[in-house]
Amino acid sequence: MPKVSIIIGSKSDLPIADKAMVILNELSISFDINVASAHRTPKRVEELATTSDAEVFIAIAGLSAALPGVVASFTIKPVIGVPVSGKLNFDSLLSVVQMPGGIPVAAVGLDRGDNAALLAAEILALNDEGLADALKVHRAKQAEKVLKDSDEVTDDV
Ligand code: RP5
Repeated sequence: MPKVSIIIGSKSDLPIADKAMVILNELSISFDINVASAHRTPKRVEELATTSDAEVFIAIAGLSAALPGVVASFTIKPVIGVPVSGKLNFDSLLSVVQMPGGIPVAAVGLDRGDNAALLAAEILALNDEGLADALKVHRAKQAEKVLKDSDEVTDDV
């Protein structure tokens, strides 16, 4: 049974979903992934949102990115929206961020599939101590890398 359900609006969004899947695999979080478009296959979006056993949704879409909001309209589970960059960027960004009152979507930055996965992990970690520990290790590794990068930059000058 997947803990996280990833829905992408188009196969062209797969590179952004890949960033999320890398993190979910690293943290041993089960997930599934489907392509479903809010505009081109609205009934499929409804079916995925209402029948999934996952605890958190990650919805990834570009252009007029209705997908995260439409998924959120069908479920009371948390929905994390990832706006995908394109020619304009404000189109998808505002579509994901500017939800009307009552139907929240947790928005991460443009193309930040990685942050979407980490936020999903943080939600799941509220009831999973092992996952909370894994997230702490992940943070510690990041901090180590910053220090290592700093040493390298300092040495190069
Ligand atoms: C959105 O339109 C998708 O999420 C994708 O980011 C964008 C372009 O889709 P394609 O024309 O590549 O299928 O619905």
